[in-house]
Amino acid sequence: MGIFSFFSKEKKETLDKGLSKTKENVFSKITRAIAGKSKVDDEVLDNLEEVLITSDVGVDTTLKIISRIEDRVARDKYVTTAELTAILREEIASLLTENHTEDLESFTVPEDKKPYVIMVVGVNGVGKTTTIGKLAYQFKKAGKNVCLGAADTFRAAAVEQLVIWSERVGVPIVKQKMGSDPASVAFDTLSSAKANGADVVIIDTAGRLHNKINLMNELTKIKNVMKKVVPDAPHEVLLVLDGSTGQNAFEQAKQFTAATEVNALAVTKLDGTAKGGVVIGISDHFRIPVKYIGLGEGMEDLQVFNKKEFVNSLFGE
Ligand SMILES: Nc1nc2c(ncn2[C@@H]2O[C@H](COP(=O)(O)OP(=O)(O)O)[C@@H](O)[C@H]2O)c(=O)[nH]1
Ligand SMILES: [Mg+2]
Repeated sequence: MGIFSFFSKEKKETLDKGLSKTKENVFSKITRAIAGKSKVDDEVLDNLEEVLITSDVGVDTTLKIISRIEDRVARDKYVTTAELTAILREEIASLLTENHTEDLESFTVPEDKKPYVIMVVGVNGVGKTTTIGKLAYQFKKAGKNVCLGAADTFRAAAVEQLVIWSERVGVPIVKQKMGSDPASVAFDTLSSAKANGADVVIIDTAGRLHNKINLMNELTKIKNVMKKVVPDAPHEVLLVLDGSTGQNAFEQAKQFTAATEVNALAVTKLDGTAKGGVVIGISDHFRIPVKYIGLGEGMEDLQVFNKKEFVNSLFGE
């Protein structure tokens, strides 16, 4: 067995374990939805619709999935309920892969942008700082020089937490004292990264959403200051969403994408929820790729999102 199959086995185990609550929830609901039925009929489809909606897949995406299954049932005439999870898996996978964006193969950044600047945004508590630590770990493992910037200057604990991650992973961090100007921290971080030939810069930001205008102004200011050092920065604005909050994560994605230009999503805490179906809805709904998923609090518990692997893990292969 080659080294790659070893890693992908580990990866699959983490994914399966992380999604186990969602999986149990979905399977027990499907079992109830088809109880006493041998054939997929309107009643089974109604029940299935309810299963998907209560698993936080979201109404729009659920309706698309159901209509695909209806078409298939109409075409194949007689579909047994035993075949239903396989069909569900196939239809969801094809819905997601038809959609826009390619999945990442691994933790990489474009070689021609150096330093590649990632600005991480999202409301407090969703897992921004943790995701930054995990990303730093992965990029470092991939041979990249990583530099972190502690631009969430509103809470002392936020800076300290990022310092702890930088020590754990063994990457440099640029910070100032609490309360200082986040844009100034971003400026210092990019300057230092450039001077030191860093490959990747990851900037943490504060996530106060109670005033949308303020947030938008602040993120714009940070971006503009970055451009003074690296003209096309930030290359990536990564919005972090807490997957365990279900429809709330959807709402936050709507608000943030309206407030600033987001071009990548990370969905965290899938290990703590039975409603991981939210990733399917988010992946389908937003014209922005879900790049990363969080499956635990450890350094290794972040994966690049692969639509097929995700659906396979959820519904079995
Ligand atoms: N179980 C689990 N916990 C997570 C995950 N990501 C973050 N957390 C936890 O969520 C809490 C808030 O994370 P933090 O990074 O401080 O969020 P921030 O306020 O957005 O920076 C911490 O206790 C993290 O350990 C995840 O994927 N799974
Ligand atoms: Mg934080």
